[in-house]
Amino acid sequence: QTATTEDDVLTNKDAFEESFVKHVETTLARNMYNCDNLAAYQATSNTIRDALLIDWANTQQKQTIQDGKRVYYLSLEFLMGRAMDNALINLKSRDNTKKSLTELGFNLEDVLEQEPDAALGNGGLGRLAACFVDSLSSKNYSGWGYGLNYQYGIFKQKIVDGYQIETPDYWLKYSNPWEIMRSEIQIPVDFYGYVYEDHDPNTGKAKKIWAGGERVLAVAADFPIPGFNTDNTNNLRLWNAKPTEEFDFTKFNAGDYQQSVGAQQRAESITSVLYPNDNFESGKELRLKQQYFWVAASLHDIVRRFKKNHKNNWKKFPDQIAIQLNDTHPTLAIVELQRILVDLEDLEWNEAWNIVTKVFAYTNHTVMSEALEKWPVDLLGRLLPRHLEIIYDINFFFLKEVERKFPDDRDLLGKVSVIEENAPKSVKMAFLAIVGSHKVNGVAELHSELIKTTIFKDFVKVFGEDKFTNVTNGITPRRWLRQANPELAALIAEKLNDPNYEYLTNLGRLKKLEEFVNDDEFLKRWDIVKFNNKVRLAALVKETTGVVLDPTVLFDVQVKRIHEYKRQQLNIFAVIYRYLKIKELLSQGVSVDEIKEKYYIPKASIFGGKAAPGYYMAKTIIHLINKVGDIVNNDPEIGDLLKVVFIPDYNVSKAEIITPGSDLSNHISTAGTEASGTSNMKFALNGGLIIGTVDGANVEITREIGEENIFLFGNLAESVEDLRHKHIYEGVHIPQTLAQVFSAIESGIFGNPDEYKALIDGIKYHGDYYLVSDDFELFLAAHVKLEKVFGHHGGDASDTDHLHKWVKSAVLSVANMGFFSSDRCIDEYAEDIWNIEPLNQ
Ligand code: DL6
Repeated sequence: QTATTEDDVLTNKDAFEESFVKHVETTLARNMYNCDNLAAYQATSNTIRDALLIDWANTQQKQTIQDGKRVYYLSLEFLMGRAMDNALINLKSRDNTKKSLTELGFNLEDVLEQEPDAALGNGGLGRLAACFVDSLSSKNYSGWGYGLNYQYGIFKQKIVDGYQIETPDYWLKYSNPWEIMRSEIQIPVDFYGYVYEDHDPNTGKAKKIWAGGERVLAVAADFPIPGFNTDNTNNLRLWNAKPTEEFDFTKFNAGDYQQSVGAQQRAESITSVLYPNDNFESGKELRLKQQYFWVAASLHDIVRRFKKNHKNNWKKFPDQIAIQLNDTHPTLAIVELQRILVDLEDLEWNEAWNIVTKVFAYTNHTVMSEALEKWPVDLLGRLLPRHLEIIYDINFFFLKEVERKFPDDRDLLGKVSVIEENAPKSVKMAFLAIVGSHKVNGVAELHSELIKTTIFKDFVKVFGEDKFTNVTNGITPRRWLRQANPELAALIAEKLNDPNYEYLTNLGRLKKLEEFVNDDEFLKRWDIVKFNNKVRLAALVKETTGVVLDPTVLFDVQVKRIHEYKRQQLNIFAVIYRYLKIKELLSQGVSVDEIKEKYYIPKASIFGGKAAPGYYMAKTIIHLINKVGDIVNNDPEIGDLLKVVFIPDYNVSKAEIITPGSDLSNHISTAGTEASGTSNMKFALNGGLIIGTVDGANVEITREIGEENIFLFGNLAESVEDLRHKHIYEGVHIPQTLAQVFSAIESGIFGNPDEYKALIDGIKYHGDYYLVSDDFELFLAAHVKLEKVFGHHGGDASDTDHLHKWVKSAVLSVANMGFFSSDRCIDEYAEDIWNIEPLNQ
């Protein structure tokens, strides 16, 4: 049998093998005798890509012919992780590929391991964008992502002597088989220069001309995004910055060799590196350059595509196009579209503005002031002089309207102005995004309420409640269940009688699992799957830290970016407290068995996450966790009662192993600070229970799965302000338990106490902004409660108590997690914000 169509490679072994060999010999210029796992990965991905490109081309054609409304998701981050396994699952080609590779002498798992993570994001915001493009394809929408093709993704983290060390992530070391370079799609983007006024020779009308100073080319690289159970394959277009002229010959000939390549280097630096900050704004010129480069290229591409079908029929533009701004990073797109319409297409200001505000919608992901973008007027005006003028005009017309509506409220103008008059005078990007959008959404109910009552409350007054809405985040079950947890996904498919895994695009069907919660045989099978996943996680821990974990103990996990508001410090302080108590009991002659029976069940505390390179406090927390691990893990008295590990370089691929292997995960931010969180959803969907504060999406998870299946603790968002106030005016009360922890740290058992001084002083003497002192004992109490439910399990599947309490809760959680599919989010955006319909297939 020979390959007839490209699609055959997905389902036919011979076709796959034929294509594989062809790619080894022609694409890679090797032969089958020196084909290692890396070459096998490249040949496999090229083979699968060929099939994907057929669907991709058909989809583009279908979208053009149907000519419906399209959505564009603008995100500076797409934290995609690996592409191949996901493509195999979505294309239903995993079995065929596995069998074919085995015949060729390879193991699919080893081959998959060769792929570097596409780590073009920091954390939640970027991973959300990756889930959204998966759902856009899977739900048959016409929706593209636009971002930047960073040469270096988020840095790689090493732990050396307990400290975080950053090394560059050059993920494109071997060419990226999933990327289709579109060298023919080149869009010039200008920076700097000056603005002058001219007159239209035909109409005599005054016209602003921006004479750009520096020109850079945006060159497209496309990544096909396959949907699950559908041929719909959307596009993720990431831009590369290239010089307009590679090389300055005059300078070269004059002997100035270094300068002769200067322009090239300056241009390419725009898409070199991802800024490694999560929930923090750095305000660097290069960052602003990245933002404008990306939105200018994307908008010109969008406008060009629109004009192909609709010429200058601008009235149709909002009927054909919706653009979602993922946070404020792409806010300049609003200004750029206004510039295109007014300066280049000669529309009247109001007509243009009316179009602009119908097209854009803005998602806010944080209420924390340090993450809200502001750009100094000086910098913006120098880099983008015409855009600054337009921003001033937008603000002027907006404030005029506010004044007309609220003539007696003079303070209001200052409160809602897009320009902050303080030194340095700056542009508030969130305000500009609100003014230029027709909808603003938060990412979980609590967060969406909070933005209306805090940072954006004056805009609610101006625009009314209806402009502000909520779309609670979600995750794609294709990656976060089927791919990360194949055994659980298969067990569920069996119980739902769904051999084609259709529940993965109808996640509400999980509800049927409730029928089996009293079936001990089922609960045992479920528990065995969890155990197997814990074994897999223990292997990762051993490989990356050298520490051996007993997979029968409670795996208590906190993996996410390291940030004071996420409170890894609260967790590690509680671990220290546990260690001190165990030592005390041992010194009183209490046996290890008795401790396990009566006081503390054996557990492993597993941490992971990156700290922004300049974030001292976060790095201190990492250091403390590692030092506690060194002491506890090497204490011969402790044995399996307690282990503490920090998995280095947490990323999407590691999350796919860690998430299914957790019994318990921590989502313990200070109430009101975590906008949503999405890892909470991933853990719950994988049969892990949650310990969490009443924050972000924990609130809705509780509502869906039932409060008896989650361990909530801590002060509520409405008390936070009062507590902070009290800390400042009455001092911070450190409970006895926490004081013991601080004394232990200060005694030097975890190394030089000076290293932790800022961390402890921040709580004791500087107002404890994140309320660690207020929530510490509540956290300990929640642990006592949950450990009773877990029981002294010891990996004994006949421990029916564990089955009937813990495992049953886990099943009930999974059964009720359907709401958190990113498919549901995309449907909500489509209906309430974008006004788009799925394509006819
Ligand atoms: O909405 C996605 C994600 C939320 O789940 C997290 O709670 C939130 O912290 C995160 N925000 C960011 C940075 N925001 N800014 N700027 O990643 O968004």
